[in-house]
Amino acid sequence: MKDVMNLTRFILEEQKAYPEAYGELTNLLLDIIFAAKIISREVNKAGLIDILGSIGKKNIHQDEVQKLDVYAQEVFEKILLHTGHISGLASEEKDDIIPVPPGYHKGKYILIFDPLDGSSNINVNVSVGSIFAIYHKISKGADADVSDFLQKGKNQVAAGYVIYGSSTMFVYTTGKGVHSFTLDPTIGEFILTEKNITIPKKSKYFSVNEGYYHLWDDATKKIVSHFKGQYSGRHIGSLVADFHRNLLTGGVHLNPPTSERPEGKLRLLYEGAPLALIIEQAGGSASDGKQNVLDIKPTDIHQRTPLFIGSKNDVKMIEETYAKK
Ligand code: AHM
Ligand code: MG
Repeated sequence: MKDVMNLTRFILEEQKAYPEAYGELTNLLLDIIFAAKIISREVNKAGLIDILGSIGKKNIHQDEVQKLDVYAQEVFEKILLHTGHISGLASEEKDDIIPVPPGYHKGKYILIFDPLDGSSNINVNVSVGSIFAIYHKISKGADADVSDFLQKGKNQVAAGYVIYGSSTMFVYTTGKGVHSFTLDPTIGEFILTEKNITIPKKSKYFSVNEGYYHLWDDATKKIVSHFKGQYSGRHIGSLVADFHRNLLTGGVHLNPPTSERPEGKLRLLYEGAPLALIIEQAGGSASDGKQNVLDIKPTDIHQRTPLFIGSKNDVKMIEETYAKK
């Protein structure tokens, strides 16, 4: 029988490289894995039970809140707030930081996440995902405050995503390579799929929502025309799925600024920064058009950013074109 490496064992073996570690990060990652399994179970049942559709309200970003957004948010909160590994949470779905309730231990990490990214696609059975970033708590006192969340992406201790697709996969980094695992639903375990993933040097795809063409500046139009001549186009409109495809097959994903949204659409802290850490660990890069996403100092938990992410050469060409503007 060939060796079976499940995610729990893999994380425990990674921890061995840090003999001084108490296992708090390991346990936090295990909490996230538990949340991912529960969300995956529910996403797979969508269509069979009354969990599809919007709740009839908009969130702080003016997006329609889906029932599954609320469910995924609750799962993260219920699990993460009670295990003692974090001192606070922040999420796309909540305006403010979510504190650890009184009576529960507060840990040395903070977690910021997007519980269900791409949820506008869920009603038509398109892949969605969860994205997370973990930082050390840097403020004084037991409870996290906003300064803990406003750290540069390069300070991330770990980052990852779960893709709920034709199978459910968990992809993460603790700054020592990017590893992917596939959920075997028959045993409820994530099994190692690929260790030390690297993005292919030569891109195959570019992905961008061309519906915004009329709102782009000339530099953006030039960049997209350049890619059109070279690569095949693939765009899902679900960030985790677009990112995952490009990571494995080689490519670049563009979410450029528009005249209506010069600040970009995607959120820096729970979309841009965690995926930027992953792509950098996989040999690629991520930029807002001017600088490395991991170097941006956030001023707001929900701040937006343009995002260009994927193969290094493509991101470099994008930055050079914007610099000449
Ligand atoms: P969400 O977090 O509310 O789902 O929004 C983020 C999603 C990304 O998954 C996707 O890349 C992007 O929005 C698509 O936006 P648009 O349809 O405007 O191109
Ligand atoms: Mg999102």
